[in-house]
Amino acid sequence: MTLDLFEHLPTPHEPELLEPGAVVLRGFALAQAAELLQAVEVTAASAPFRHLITPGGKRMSVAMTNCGPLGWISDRSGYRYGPVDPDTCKRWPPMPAAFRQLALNAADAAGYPGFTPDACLINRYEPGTRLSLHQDRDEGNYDHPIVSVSLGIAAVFLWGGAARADKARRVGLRHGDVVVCGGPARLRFHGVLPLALGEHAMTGAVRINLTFRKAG
Ligand code: MD3
Ligand code: FE
Repeated sequence: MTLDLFEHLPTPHEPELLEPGAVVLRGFALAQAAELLQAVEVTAASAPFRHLITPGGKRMSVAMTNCGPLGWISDRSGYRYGPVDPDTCKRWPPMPAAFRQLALNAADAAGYPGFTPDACLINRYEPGTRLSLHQDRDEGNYDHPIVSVSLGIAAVFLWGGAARADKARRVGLRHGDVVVCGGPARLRFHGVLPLALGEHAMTGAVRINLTFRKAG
């Protein structure tokens, strides 16, 4: 028998359970980070980041774009997924193979095999950018998980409950971390605190978050 001095420490990719159905995979995307960020640049060259307007008329502080067959949009008439970028009147750029593969692998590691997203929402945060507590409920059904990949400067993620007023936990999300939310956790309220000043070697003063969804 070998003496394992580290048996009490989680292995690098051991899922950290937020609650049943929701896990954090620390550093899961680290090895692909450069390739993912390069693909974000390529995507944003054809579908530029923009600040969407909420149905209530407010400009979102997060800048967004999408890739894949469907993209998430918001305007005065509501929130929805659609195949066309309203800013360019073209289809959203294709989902890069590296995105698809990472989403599949992360969902698999979290216990959701065979995840084939048809939408990837790309969020860009700068210092001061926040995302208020919300549920993701514009997708066609809630049987599929959402896979989220954090890149660049760290953020404080808010993990709430089934109701908006439920007390939210704070969870630090760093470069390379992946969150997978599905099953009983799929409709949890969640958000992101205003991004602190920071600097990351690969992104500068920016945080990029990719969320993979099955929207159609
Ligand atoms: C929990 N994005 O794009 S990712 C979003 O960091 C969004 O940009 C945040 O919330 C961000 O909608 C958080 C983690 C996440 C994503 C989707 C979830 C957590 C989730 C869906 C259900 C429950
Ligand atoms: Fe969300």
